[in-house]
Amino acid sequence: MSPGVVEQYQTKDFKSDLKPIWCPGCGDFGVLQAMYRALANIGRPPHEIAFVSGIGCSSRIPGYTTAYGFNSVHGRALPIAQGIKLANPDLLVLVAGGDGDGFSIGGGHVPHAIRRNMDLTYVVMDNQIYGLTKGQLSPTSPRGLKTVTSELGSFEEPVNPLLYVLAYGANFVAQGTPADMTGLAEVIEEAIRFPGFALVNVRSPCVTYGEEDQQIKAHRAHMKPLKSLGHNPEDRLAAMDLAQHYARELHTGVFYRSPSPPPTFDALARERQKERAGRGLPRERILDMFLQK
Ligand SMILES: Cc1ncc(C[n+]2csc(CCOP(=O)(O)OP(=O)(O)O)c2C)c(N)n1
Ligand code: SF4
Repeated sequence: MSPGVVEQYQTKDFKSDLKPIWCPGCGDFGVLQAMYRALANIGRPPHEIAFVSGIGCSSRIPGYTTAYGFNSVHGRALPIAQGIKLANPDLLVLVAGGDGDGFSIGGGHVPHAIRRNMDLTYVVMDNQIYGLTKGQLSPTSPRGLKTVTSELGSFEEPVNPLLYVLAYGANFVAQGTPADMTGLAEVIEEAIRFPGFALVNVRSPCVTYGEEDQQIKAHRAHMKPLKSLGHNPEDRLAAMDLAQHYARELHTGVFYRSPSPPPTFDALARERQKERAGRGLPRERILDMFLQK
């Protein structure tokens, strides 16, 4: 519980009646628990929250919460979430999905969501594999990984999601693992509280198709909390320096948090809307705000 926040909600208030159908032991169970904890601490009621996902095992997550949920189209969670936020800026909008969803088919949306800078929290469950479709290579799969689609091992370098979003200018970037539930819930809560686009990359193990060294036990043994390294999260270049080691190291915590977050797109849009209303202009459709006449 953050200081000054009245304890109004408990984790059970965010838990839907739907029983998760993930494989027993899947890391996404831990991400869901961390999400419940973070939301209980945030203290907003479920009807003020919209949870948008793409398609994948991880994208099932909105259905397991009592928030409004939109299990959308593979790779398209970000544009849909931005539309929801623009239409109703008062909603707390969360976005979730897998590494395939976010960095492969949906990869083109990430830089634009970052530069548009809406107040969204994007949680990627990065298991370095396509789980739902039975274990093919994903964009973050390590070089040499043998899967059903790469019998000789992957020939490609993995995408580095941390470096990629930092280089595109994301103002809040963190990483977590369900091997450290407290740390994971904390970074998700911090991302939600951050005013602007915030990304949490969660190394969420796929127990069915993932590698041995990407499982909870290995995470516990190897994770390196950034706090223990004395990292300054307000230093983007230092964050990028650490992020370079994504494929070899498991750094957890906040890589970068802008000390002076710029105004969000949704806040600017709201101001513009008020200005128009003040000039006595009609406000029938939200898209009117963007008509240049
Ligand atoms: C347009 C489109 N292309 C491909 C698919 C098939 N598909 C569904 S989920 C998925 C990848 C899932 O991997 P990821 O996003 O990493 O999520 P995970 O299942 O590992 O959580 C693919 C290729 C689809 N549903 N829609
Ligand atoms: S296939 Fe992997 S990612 Fe999907 S539910 Fe099973 S363990 Fe989780």
